[in-house]
Amino acid sequence: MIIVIINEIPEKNKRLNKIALFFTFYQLEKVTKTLLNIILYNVVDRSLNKVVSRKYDMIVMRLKHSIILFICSQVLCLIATASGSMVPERVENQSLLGSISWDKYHNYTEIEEILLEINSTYPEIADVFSVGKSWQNKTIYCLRLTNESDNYPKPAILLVGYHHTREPITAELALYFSVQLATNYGKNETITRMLNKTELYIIVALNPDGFETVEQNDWQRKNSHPTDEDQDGLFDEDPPEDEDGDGKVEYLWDYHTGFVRWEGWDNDGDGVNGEDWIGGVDLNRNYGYQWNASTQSGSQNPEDEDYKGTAPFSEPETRALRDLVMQYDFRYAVSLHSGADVILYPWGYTTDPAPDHEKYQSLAVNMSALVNSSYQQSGEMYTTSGVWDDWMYGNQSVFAFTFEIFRNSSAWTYEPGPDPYTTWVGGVFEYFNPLTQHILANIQRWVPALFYLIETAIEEYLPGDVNHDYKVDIYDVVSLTSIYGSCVGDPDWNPKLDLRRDGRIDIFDVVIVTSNYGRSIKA
Ligand SMILES: [Ca+2]
Ligand SMILES: [Ca+2]
Ligand SMILES: [Ca+2]
Ligand SMILES: [Ca+2]
Ligand SMILES: [Zn+2]
Repeated sequence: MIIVIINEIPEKNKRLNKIALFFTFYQLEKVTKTLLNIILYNVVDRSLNKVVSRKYDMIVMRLKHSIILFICSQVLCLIATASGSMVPERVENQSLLGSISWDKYHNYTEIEEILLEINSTYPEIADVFSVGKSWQNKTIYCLRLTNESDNYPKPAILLVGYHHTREPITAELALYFSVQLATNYGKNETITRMLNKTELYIIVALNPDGFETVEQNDWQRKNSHPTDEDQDGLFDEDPPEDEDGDGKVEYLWDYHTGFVRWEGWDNDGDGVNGEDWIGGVDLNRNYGYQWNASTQSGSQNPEDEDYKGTAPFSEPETRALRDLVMQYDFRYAVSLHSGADVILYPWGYTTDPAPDHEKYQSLAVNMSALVNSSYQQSGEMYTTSGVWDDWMYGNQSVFAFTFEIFRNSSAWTYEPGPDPYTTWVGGVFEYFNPLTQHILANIQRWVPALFYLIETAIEEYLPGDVNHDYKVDIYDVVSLTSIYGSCVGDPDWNPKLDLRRDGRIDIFDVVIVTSNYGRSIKA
């Protein structure tokens, strides 16, 4: 008898973990009188799903709360002996995923839990893996959804939520979309087709530190990179505080002289209030395409909200995204933001049109019609350096859109200040995020646009068209054969050409190109 344990216990509880394991197996062996083979998997291990679902057919137990498991282990043993197998976990998980409330903002622990539930409940279509760590050492997860039993090449599509700390609604949309796709595979015809025909990669939250940071200060936009904004040698020593205890941080505005101060105290006694917050770098000015362009937004000053960092990809969060994107041959990608209601596309760094401007525009027209938003070339709104979409498109040849999914212009609040002509200004969270009772309607609104892009990717996809020109011809063959025999780790290795995903450019990849040779698609 082989038992696989999925380990979800944090590192710090390792000792507890071992004790629980020992007693569990001691008792199991006693009851079943069989010598047990024990395999312990970490839950973020990418190979977990495949191992569990294909290599063996076995009992899966979850080691999540060691104490409870310890107490329950005797009961579990009895069930195991009586029925010959344990209660399958899938039954309880389905109800858990079905009972998520979409009238609240989830914290990162909850998001993590939901992703891992998807991972363990739907091993045939879901794969959750780590793509990196944040400044506060939190795991950045990517969820891949696809019918894993069909490994013929499919178009890869990326959805990324939550770059900016004060925009948690974007994580809600990415999370909701993930849950809907996973739980409706095999039930809903459209979703089933999509997961059969594409590989969807979803990063629900690229900036996992933000969820706690925004609790303290809902103005925070940048990541949580400790930064000495006022350059006095101390880090994050003077954040703003909720002085009057109304649950939000406001700033004092004078109608004659302008900005006066942030709410809160002058913690470091330098005469300025709230001048050194936690973090950070504007993650959406930190990408390595036109990072240094002279634009309206993208600052070299650490005090600014749109501080671009010391170098392209100086941040672990942007590096995590970069490294993922360089592994897969993405065709389309969407990044979620809030603070406007518009679909944006490259270029951001200039008002000049992108080479694929017409195609971008026609896709944006159709998507915006579906969700009733406006659309625009990003740089036409204001020019920006080092933005995600420009790097995705300019450096990685991926059609990349930014969905600005929500803005409430009437959210600002004004309360009387200490003097006439002064007022406390608040309401920033409500400007960027809907009230909790309106979350669901606001995220459901954007699903048709995401579906549209996925359908487009399916229609346009030509297996073997490795250079993305919508025809399979001699150039594709040459791309592949020029690195024939190359393996992971070789200097000429290019994972995007490894159509079979087996870590080697070999005859199987070439066959995919040659068997589609001469085909073309009007896109
Ligand atoms: Ca400082
Ligand atoms: Ca306040
Ligand atoms: Ca100060
Ligand atoms: Ca081609
Ligand atoms: Zn944003």
